[in-house]
Amino acid sequence: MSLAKKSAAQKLANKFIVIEGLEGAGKSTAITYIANWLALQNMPAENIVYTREPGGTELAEKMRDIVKMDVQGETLQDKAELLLMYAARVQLVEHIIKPALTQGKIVIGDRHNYSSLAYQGGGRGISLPLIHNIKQLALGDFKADFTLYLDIDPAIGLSRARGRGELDRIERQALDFFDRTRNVFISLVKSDEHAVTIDAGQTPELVEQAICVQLDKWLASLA
Ligand code: T5A
Repeated sequence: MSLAKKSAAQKLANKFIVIEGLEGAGKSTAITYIANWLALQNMPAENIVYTREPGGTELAEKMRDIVKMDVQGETLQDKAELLLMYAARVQLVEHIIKPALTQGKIVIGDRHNYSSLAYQGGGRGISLPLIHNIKQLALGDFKADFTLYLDIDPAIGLSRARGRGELDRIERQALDFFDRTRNVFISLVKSDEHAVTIDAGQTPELVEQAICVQLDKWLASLA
């Protein structure tokens, strides 16, 4: 019996692609490259869902506001920050991401679980096994199908971020916070066969090219 070959759009149905990286790495910019690449694969625009974390639902956006805001006389505790990231993620995954994937859509996420391990684990110094346990409690085995990690020198990323406006509570951390965050990102990607690193210090044209090469390779690997 011969089976009809699946089209690219059919292979991409139900897939969750995530972009990760430090501030100013170019994640939002990269999402426009992915959108162009998906159009080349004849993926109908109505079948693509874009998310960002923390955020993406009404309640998750409120949690994002809390994470970003400064409150006079009260510090957001590191553990509270971590729990807010997961609370927002549960809302997004259960209300938006899982339903979209069930409907055969493709979801493009601006940040996901690696950000919590990198920022709250690496940056804040919370134990990674503990974060893994919280992740299991919050999301079970749910994970991205493919992760593109945009690697950038923190000083360059922050200067780009500064160019687009005032820095928020997390962005004002010292450089060594972002060095630790970056190190965790790098080690997570190294041990994940479904994740790749893109050199985000290159020109936008070269970053786009590198992203397309990796997406082509990944698509070719899909059944
Ligand atoms: N967080 C998040 C956690 O601590 N834990 C978690 O679990 C999660 C999910 C979210 C914050 O929350 C933290 C991390 C963050 O601090 P955010 O606003 O979603 O914040 O994320 P940011 O990283 O702050 O978003 P940015 O807009 O700063 O970064 P992007 O999206 O990576 O960068 P982008 O595309 O907006 O580009 C920034 C500037 O650089 C230019 C762009 O034109 C733009 O001006 N640029 C380039 N310039 C030169 N060369 C290139 N190749 C360029 N690519 C883009």
